[in-house]
Amino acid sequence: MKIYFAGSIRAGRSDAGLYLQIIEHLKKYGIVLTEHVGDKNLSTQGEDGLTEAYIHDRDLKWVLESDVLVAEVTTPSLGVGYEIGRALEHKKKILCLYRPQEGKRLSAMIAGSPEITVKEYATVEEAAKIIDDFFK
Ligand code: 6IA
Repeated sequence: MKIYFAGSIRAGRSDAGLYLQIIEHLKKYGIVLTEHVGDKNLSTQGEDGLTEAYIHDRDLKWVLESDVLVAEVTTPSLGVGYEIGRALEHKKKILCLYRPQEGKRLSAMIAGSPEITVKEYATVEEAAKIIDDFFK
């Protein structure tokens, strides 16, 4: 099983530690192609020396190769939204994890899509349980 994990990079790295914990849990179910998304040393400036086109083409290839896309969507990210759209276009199974925030709401284009499973959570333990149920 190949899993594409999507999480904010340029849109903000405040949840990077959480991404890492989710990625560690996802590894129970297969290969996570995008472990770098949970790398706390990856800043919003990201991976040095890679061109934008290289990153786009590599990541899109991984999206197409993957069986499942799991996205943490609490920090709204253009890149994550794009990856979700491309994965959906290719009929991938998609799970979005969202932590409800005071005064904010998840985009209707994600929350309202019948092909996307959106689950709300508060703790890493809850996220792990949601992932377990999704992969069952
Ligand atoms: O718009 P964002 O940067 O927040 O988009 C984040 C999403 O796009 C993640 O799920 C990644 O899969 C993908 N992505 C965006 N930038 C990169 C990147 N490095 N390396 C890998 N995946 C990326 C470079 C980023 C840059 C800051 C130099």
